[in-house]
Amino acid sequence: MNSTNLIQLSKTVSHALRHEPQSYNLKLDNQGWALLSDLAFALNSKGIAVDENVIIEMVEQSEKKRHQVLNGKIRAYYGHSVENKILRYPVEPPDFLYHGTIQRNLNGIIEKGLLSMDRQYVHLSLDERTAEIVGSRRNGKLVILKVKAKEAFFNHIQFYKEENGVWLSDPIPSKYIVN
Ligand code: HQG
Repeated sequence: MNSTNLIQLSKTVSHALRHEPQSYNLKLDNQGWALLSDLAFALNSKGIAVDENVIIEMVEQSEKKRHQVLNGKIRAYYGHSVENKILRYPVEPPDFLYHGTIQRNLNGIIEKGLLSMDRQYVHLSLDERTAEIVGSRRNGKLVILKVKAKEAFFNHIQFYKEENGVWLSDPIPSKYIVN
């Protein structure tokens, strides 16, 4: 499959595993896993002619690690908006994590803190460069926020580590954002 089609496939798979498994007749377990064979079947039913190997190729070729394949199952690492919260194990974060956003969101963030919005968790980045890439997905003036993650953690805010410098967290009050 060519790279444009692999990117489109990645987006469709993310849609299925993060947001709307029911429209693909998939049932996620509490860690977000679905059967790879069920996903391949669902995609084919929607006219996307792929077998399990093509899905695996997409996961392996992807620049950013978005999906994990293991023992005939597949899951999205992060980004979920499905109703049932994905079970995660909290870990102690580094002193600081970063969040890339745009100027337009700043007042809301200062007022209400960093919220998960449509997703299950707030998404943070291990370094500023990654946060820049996240923030640059949107149109507007890029803003990189520095979060006092360790301090928040010691004040009972949970953090979760994913692949590729992606960190997730519970909502973060604005007092933990460095001025
Ligand atoms: C903003 C992509 C107003 C927040 C990325 C962000 C990431 C507030 C937006 C992953 C707010 C939510 C997640 C508040 C937060 N008031 N705005 N109180 N609190 N916001 O997409 O972090 O390529 O849900 O700043 O690369 O942008 O899809 O989160 O702008 O890793 O794999 O509300 O998705 O990964 O947007 O991105 P999102 P995000 P993939």
